[in-house]
Amino acid sequence: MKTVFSGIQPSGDLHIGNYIGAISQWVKGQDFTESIFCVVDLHAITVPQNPSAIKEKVLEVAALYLACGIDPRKSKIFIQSENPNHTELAWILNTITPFGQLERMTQFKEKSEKHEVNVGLFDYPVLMASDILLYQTDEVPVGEDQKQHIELTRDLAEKFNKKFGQTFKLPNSVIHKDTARIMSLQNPLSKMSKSDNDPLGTINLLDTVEKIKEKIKKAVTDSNSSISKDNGGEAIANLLAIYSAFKDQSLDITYNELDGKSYGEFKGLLAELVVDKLKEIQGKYTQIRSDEKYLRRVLDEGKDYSINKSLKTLNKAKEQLGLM
Ligand code: ATP
Ligand code: LTN
Repeated sequence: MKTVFSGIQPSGDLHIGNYIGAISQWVKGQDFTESIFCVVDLHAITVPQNPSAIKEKVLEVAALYLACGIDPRKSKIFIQSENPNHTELAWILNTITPFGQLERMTQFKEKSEKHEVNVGLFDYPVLMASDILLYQTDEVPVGEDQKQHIELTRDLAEKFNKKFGQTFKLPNSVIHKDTARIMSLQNPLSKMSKSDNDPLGTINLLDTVEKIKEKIKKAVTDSNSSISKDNGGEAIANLLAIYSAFKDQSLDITYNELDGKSYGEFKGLLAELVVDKLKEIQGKYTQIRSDEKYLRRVLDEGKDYSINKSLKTLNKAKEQLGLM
């Protein structure tokens, strides 16, 4: 059985880009893989976080994983900072990571324009490599923006294996082209993101019905007035990608279904679809989040499982290095 590992930072409100690009892919795979999903809080603190808010965010993200369909009988969910093996392997991997390769990471370059640069932000991809390699992971389902980090992970695994002997499995990213990069509803050239300053650009999983409707109504389109496969711009293509993802159908089928419909009518259909799905997720979320004992039990099970499994790889890596 293949091992799947992925994670999301509790660094803000989860949005439909996170759902479409990552969580919904995880849900689809959990029936036939060993699936492990992490709330990567140590990654989140590489940019300033409010200590009193992050605890709540971590539980919110874990509860959202469950509400979106991650089933704790099939998958493991745990909090990164509750398993110290991640930071220990990251230190070891640091010693074989070329400085220049980290300087070339796009996410680092983008984030260092917005935040004061700290060493943790620079080292972020090495901790991510450690997350993945500790579980002998086969597949990492993520959005397009994480591809470069997974390539680095493979490079580090290959380098370590060559230098010290076979230790890590080389992981593959799993990125679906139609859903890997959902764009802002206000700017189709910019990725929908937790840290976007324009609140109208991002639909959050916990947004109210009114907000969802307003954001879709105000989403930018183009100078055409109806849907056509041949002449729609990026903004309408993005809305159609969201529609396809929520309907779980291909873009081709969506174009056939909606060909000739006015943008106004399409936006109404899209709003209905997104509202229905998010209402379902929010209902489950409220139930799960109000039962903290249950949530803690799921996270404790995930913690024990992750510590046990990752320790095998960490010990192997230390042995190869000649460490005690
Ligand atoms: P931040 O703005 O804090 O960097 P983010 O919104 O980019 O956050 P991450 O926590 O970095 O979200 O991403 C979690 C997962 O969601 C990753 O697999 C990432 O590739 C995916 N993802 C994030 N944004 C999108 C998007 N707009 N479209 C598709 N997938 C996305
Ligand atoms: N960097 C990722 C989050 C992340 C991750 C991982 C994703 C941290 N560790 C391991 C997949 C596998 C991001 O989405 N920003």
